[in-house]
Amino acid sequence: MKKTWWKEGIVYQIYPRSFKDSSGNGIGDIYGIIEKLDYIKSLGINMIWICPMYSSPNEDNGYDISDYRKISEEFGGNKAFDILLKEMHKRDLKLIMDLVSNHSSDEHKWFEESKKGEDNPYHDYYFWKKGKSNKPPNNWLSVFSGSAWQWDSNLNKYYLHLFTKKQPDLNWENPRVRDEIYDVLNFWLSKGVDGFRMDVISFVSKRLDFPSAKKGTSLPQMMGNIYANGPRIHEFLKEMNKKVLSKYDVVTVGEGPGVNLKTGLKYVDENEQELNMVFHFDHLQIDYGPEGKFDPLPIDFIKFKKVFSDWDLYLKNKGWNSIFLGNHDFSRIVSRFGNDQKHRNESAKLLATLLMTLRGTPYVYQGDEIGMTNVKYPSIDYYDDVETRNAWKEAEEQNKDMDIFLKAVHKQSRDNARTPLQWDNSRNAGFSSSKPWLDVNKNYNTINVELQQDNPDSILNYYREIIRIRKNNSTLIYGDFLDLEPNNEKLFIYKRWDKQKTFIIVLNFSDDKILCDLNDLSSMILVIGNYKKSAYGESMDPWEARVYSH
Ligand code: TEU
Repeated sequence: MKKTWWKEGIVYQIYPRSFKDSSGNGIGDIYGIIEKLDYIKSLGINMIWICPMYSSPNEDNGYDISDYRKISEEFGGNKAFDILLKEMHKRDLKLIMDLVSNHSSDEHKWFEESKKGEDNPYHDYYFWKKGKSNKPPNNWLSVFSGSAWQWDSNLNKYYLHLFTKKQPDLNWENPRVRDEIYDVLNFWLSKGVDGFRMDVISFVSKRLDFPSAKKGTSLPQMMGNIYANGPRIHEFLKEMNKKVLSKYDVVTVGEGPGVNLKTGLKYVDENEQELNMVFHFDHLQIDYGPEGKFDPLPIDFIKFKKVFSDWDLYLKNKGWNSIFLGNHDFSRIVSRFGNDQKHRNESAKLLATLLMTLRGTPYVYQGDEIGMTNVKYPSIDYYDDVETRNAWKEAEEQNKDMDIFLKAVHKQSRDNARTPLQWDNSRNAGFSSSKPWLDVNKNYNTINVELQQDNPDSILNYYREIIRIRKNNSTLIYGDFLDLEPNNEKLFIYKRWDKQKTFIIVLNFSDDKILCDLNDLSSMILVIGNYKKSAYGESMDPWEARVYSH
């Protein structure tokens, strides 16, 4: 495998609304990020992906862009952005922008023109279609509830929106649209940004016969079988690479809902010259029930482990993986894959160990480095997220049991990951001097950066240490991977090795103490562990993590 900086680095993901408010309006902003760059740097991070900061009516918190060249004034505008980039580069931190090109905001000039009439030069920037006898053109569902088609009574046509109706899908079939997007990329690249995370890039090539899904098809199935991996996707990505990306030394990661073990490689195969990495969701949709995200099932641990093994094998020697356990769209990793009560400390450290010892570039989502947890707001009124609110409305219309649904919201809502970062135990968790846009998690008195900063046993300092170990051992970056006990129902035991070194990683993903014979490892040294105890004990404590090497 070719060795490069973005394979060797570690990404920190910022959700800017919730990171740090410097202006005192309750909304995180760019000067807030600048204030905390040294903190991020202290983790050993070298790339920062920041979720969209462009002008936006914020129907979907920035994932609905109304001007691709303007940074939202709320966040500090373009001037603040230029300072941020300079301050980051001063510290050797690379900036990854979020490019949302599958759709724009309906308040973008392109859409406002597009809906004026069929003769308008922007009309074909979006997908307009006649319905079928007063019904939408097909049965496609919006990812955020309801039909994916919105009626426009002026044009007497529907337009396509795979997300909210304020996020009309851009028509990549139109070469002018693609050139607009490439211009946007060039605009930011010429400022010196170091890469892009590309929002739902797997959806940009549409199936132009707009086939209805078979009756009973669930949303995740529709996403995978109909929206994703359309007929021209690879042609488009190759064009984007050739015309723009190949001219810069930048990193790209495509968000790939619906990308799987059959379709993923082509996006990242180094011979194909498309993207550097994708985010697939095989492990994050693992608990989706028949009705999707808000119908959660218990996590099948054997399956969970298999996702990592399968993807490692699938991409091995051909393309590069991205390693992440959560982001701004999913609940907190310690609440979802760990134990956020009795074993929060140990399990958060165990998850950090997993992130930093797999092959692929690791992504740390803000707040996970201190073990922030899910939030349980008492009612739907406290929630902001459009996905959650729309799903709630739909559940009410379907007469679902709303007590059960609230429990599902507690478990799965995207707002779990969007509560303000907990900096200290002052008012509003030190995030803002006024009421935050989304309520802080009540546990900020016990879970915050300040408390962990100088505590050698903290989750935060464990992250610093495990990141240091990762960066100093190219075996952990490029070395081979093998799951040694794929059928073990509680332990994840795997090997990473190359010609120089071998690592064995043992992770107890359970609340139980497990007797196990690790005597074979007695010739190895314990590089790091999340319990203070002897290296070769015959049992693994709850959520214990150990990394051995020789
Ligand atoms: O997410 C795309 C996506 O598929 C998600 O909608 C995902 O299925 C869902 O959030 C899981 O609950 C991206 C962004 O990451 C997300 O924040 C945006 O809302 C979405 O695109 C639309 O731009």
